[in-house]
Amino acid sequence: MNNTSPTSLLDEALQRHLAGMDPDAALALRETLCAVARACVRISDVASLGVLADAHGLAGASHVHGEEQKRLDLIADDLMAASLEGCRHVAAWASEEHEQPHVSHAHGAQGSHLVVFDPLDGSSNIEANISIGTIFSVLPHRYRGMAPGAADFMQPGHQQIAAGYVLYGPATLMVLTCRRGVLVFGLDRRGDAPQWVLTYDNVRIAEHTREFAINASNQRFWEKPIQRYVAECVAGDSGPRMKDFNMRWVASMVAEVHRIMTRGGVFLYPRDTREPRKPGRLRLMVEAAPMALLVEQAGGRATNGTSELLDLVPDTLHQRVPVILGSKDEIDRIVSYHADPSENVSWQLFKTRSLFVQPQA
Ligand code: AFP
Repeated sequence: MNNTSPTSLLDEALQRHLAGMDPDAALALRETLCAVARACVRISDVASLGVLADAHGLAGASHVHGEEQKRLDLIADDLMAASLEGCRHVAAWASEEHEQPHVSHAHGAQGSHLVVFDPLDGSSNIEANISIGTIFSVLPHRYRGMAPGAADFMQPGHQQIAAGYVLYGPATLMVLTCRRGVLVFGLDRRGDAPQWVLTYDNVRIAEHTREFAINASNQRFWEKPIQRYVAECVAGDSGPRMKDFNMRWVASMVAEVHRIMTRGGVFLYPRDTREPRKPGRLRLMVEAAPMALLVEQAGGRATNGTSELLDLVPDTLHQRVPVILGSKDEIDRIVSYHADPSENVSWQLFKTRSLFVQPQA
């Protein structure tokens, strides 16, 4: 790779980081991750230009989840696909934007990786110029010699070789794990060509926190353990937690997880009864599993309330699951509430506190 490639410093850092790994496997992983990183530089370019690059507004189509696609969703999806098609180690990829995986024309049988991604997470924030991101996951292509199909992607999160996200915020950052801790790269645009520069090499999530993130407008649909947890946080120093909490909600999972990486906290998109056929809002393969691997590699914990997210085996590419992740002590507490949803300790005790007041019967 030459110095004008935006991934030359990234590749050098990965070479050091992956020392001791099987050389062929390490080279393949570096090349796959650099292909993802190159696409994300282009996505960052377009995202930062926004309306100037004609990247705002609806695309006029819906994806497999029935949600309207934004122009930037599709631009980001195309950029990822073009970059992955050019990588000899990527056998196939699956995107949040498409019902079925795409098999690489040139490398479908021989590539050693399957890549799963959400090209543009937080689409509702695009026009508001609020942070958005790309989430990605690298899985092994287990049956080399055969072009993979959708069934080959149905691997639990603990099989991921690598996972990460790119956050397009005031700075563009890539947060990455190859199962050896969590690295952060900043996109440095001060030279002739942009470069991914390593800025942190061992991110750890604070074990204790006083901050939580949840879409409170769904409160009436939450199950009791979540009602209890949030009510206790809102009760603050006058409740059983005996300390005040702060609440945040960006509606871009990348931004929420990055805040947790930097100062701890809890992110919850729990099971709810809003749409009984959908037990959760977030997608297992493109959101929950990659974020779970990152959080666990940084010392945090990720669960659906009763099972570790990394243990869930997908039924379908676009399966949705409840997601609760972040600082370990808090997640342990929430899991214990799910295991023992006590009838005596009721969130209703705190119903006089404003945000979560329950309607009177
Ligand atoms: P989009 O990528 O479709 O905007 O979804 C983003 C997301 O999956 C996740 O990033 C947010 O945490 C969550 O949706 C926000 O959901 P609400 O719209 O319920 O706030």
